[in-house]
Amino acid sequence: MANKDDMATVLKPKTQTKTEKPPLYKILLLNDDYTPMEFVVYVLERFFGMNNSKAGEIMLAVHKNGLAVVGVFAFEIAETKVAQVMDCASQNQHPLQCTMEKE
Ligand code: TYC
Repeated sequence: MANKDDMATVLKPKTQTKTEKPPLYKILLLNDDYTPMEFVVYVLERFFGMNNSKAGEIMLAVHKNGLAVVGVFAFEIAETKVAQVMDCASQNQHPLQCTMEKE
């Protein structure tokens, strides 16, 4: 009969602290031929907290390059902002497009 010294010692693996950062999402604003520049500037001020000068600069970058990243956020914040921009654009009958993409 085995006494306690014969028994295998089972070591518990050390628990590792897992600190995974939540993924981030880029919000992209896309150019089109019809949305007025002033409306895009307004959207960037209203939903992305940009001042008029920064908003004008980003709007021109989109106009010139076809698209630009307008911010980087956690999933739910990005999702909300994209929906707000798309709703605001369609309410004003502008074809402005905004999407998000995992970083
Ligand atoms: N290209 C548009 C125009 O000339 C302006 C514009 C800029 C539209 C940025 C969309 O995301 C955009 N009126």
